[in-house]
Amino acid sequence: MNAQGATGHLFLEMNEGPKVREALADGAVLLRAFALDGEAGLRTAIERIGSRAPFRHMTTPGGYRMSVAMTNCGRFGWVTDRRGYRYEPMDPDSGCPWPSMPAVFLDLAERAAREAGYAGFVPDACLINRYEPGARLSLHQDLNEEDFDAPIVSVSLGLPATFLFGGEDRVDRARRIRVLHGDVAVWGGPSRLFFHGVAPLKDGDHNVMGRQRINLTLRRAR
Ligand code: MD6
Ligand code: FE
Repeated sequence: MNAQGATGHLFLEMNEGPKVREALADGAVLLRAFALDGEAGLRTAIERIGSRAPFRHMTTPGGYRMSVAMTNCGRFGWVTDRRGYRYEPMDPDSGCPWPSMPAVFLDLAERAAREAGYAGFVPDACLINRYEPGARLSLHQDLNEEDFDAPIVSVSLGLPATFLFGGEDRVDRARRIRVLHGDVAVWGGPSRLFFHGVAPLKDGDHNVMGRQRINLTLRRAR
């Protein structure tokens, strides 16, 4: 059976059955349904983080309000405002350190990275993105980390989304990849700096997450 048949992605847009790996590019791999075991623990942890460091719509350096709402956990959090994009040890809204990285995030990130060929991944930052219907993320590169040797582990939860995956130049044609609840992308090596984004989220009602998509991106910031 092929990958889509085995997991029902094509027809049901639900994750079930065996784990399947898809190459996205040299160094980037999509681990279908890798986070399904233990996803309830991830949701509990996200709720705790959101109660201490609420999701907020940050402002780009150019002055635009982002449609994606964000928060962070771990030693460093990714922020943007009129002064630029950067990692900060404190939540600028509260002046307090970001909530600690839950053990279930660390464990998932380490296992997914190892599965993708990046053993020994220890993230110190997790950006949590919340998409409501219509929210999108325009094509960008992840450039604010100090060490591009570490991969990024990206976990999709909730409504299906279309991940846009381009190349090393902004104008490179982007592939469109459907990402579903429980899918994990691991991204590093030769494709670490490739352009990518998320198409406007289609409305829907996910059985455990409701009308939203949440994405965790676990990084090594410093
Ligand atoms: C998202 N993800 O999926 C946004 N960046 O909501 C990212 O921007 C991203 O998924 C680097 C590596 C993997 C990602
Ligand atoms: Fe990114």
